[in-house]
Amino acid sequence: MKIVSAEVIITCPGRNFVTLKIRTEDGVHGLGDATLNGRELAVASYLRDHVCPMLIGRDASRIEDTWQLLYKGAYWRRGPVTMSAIGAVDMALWDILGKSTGMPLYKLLGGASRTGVMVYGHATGRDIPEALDEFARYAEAGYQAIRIQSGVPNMRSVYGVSKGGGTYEPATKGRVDEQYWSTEKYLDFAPKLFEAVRERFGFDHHLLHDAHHRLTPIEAARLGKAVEPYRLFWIEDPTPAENQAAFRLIRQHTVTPIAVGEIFNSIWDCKQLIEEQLIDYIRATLTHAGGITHLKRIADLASLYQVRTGCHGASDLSPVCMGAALHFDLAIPNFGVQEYMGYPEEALEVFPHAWTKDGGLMHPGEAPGHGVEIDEKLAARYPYDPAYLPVARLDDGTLWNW
Ligand code: CS2
Ligand code: MG
Repeated sequence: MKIVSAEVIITCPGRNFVTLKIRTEDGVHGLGDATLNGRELAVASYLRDHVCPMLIGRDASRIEDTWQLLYKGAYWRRGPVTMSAIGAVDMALWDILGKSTGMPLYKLLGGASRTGVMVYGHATGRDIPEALDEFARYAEAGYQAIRIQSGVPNMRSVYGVSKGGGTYEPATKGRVDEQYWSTEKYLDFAPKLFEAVRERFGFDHHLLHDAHHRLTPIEAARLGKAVEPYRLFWIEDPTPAENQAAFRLIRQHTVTPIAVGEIFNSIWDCKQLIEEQLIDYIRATLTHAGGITHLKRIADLASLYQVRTGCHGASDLSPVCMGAALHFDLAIPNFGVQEYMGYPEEALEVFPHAWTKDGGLMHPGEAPGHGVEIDEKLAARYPYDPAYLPVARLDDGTLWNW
């Protein structure tokens, strides 16, 4: 199965996506997602200029050896750009293996460990009533797990709330938005949001929330403790995780479960968090954490410490990543939940897919490989449109964690 071509396709059906397409001499092709929100061209160049030429002539079935070559061979290991490029190659090679054997990816990973994949959606609102109404829509649609985010009174910006309906997209076209954050106002408000959810909807739904790296460890501990009566499924990214030991401080004070990892790109980013059981869910993704080959290693390490997966699935991970993730989620033993924010209609048209969705439950389908394709003609109608993630500042202008 010699590789004869490896090309990068950049398209912007509602938002930018970077897709790697690898083709073998037998005419089998595989796709991998290489999208890194706000830094798409960096990964595209890393692939086009440095990786794709190395792939030509290689045996597509040597997935592990290719992973090791791209990881160790770069010398400059790890990092979101490198690991997203490796992730895209790895996803494409597993896709080719599935197509050449006629096997859906989940069967190559050991077969189904569950009947379907529980996904969570995003209930957002500018205030509590609006967020609760959105929560009701997800509950009526049959979701068991729902994330809730709301505007905070007297805060100049809101996090995680879609601007004027449609799927939430944090990147802004052509500029870096400056948003403002006040931890004091947030900590005072957040417990009221969860209390309102439990009062109106009871405890039948898994309730998730994203603090998006904005608290210090002791502030995260204070929040976790304050919301224990509302039994959250998890608080996500409570504090920046470069210092993995910081989570010991949170763990000392609260039993509210913690999810971290959407910005991780290797097992080294989470080894201590997992081994010391400082987290309950690991959110690393196939795209940003080196593909199926590496994320399987992370999930296997996590399973030794009863840590489950909760893969990031924002709309800036392409449908190719989502398709592959659903296979991964169906197969691994320590699956927790999969984020699914949904996609703009035009994105789903550019990326035909085999997955099915019934309320809050998804299935990757039985198509060989990961089951997601790209309509290249349609993709060409949506040229790259530069867009960047915001930054956050405190009221006094201090640059903070967005
Ligand atoms: C968020 C993301 O979905 C999440 O949990 O953290 O929306 C994140 O902000 C974006 O993926 C960044 O591109
Ligand atoms: Mg998040």
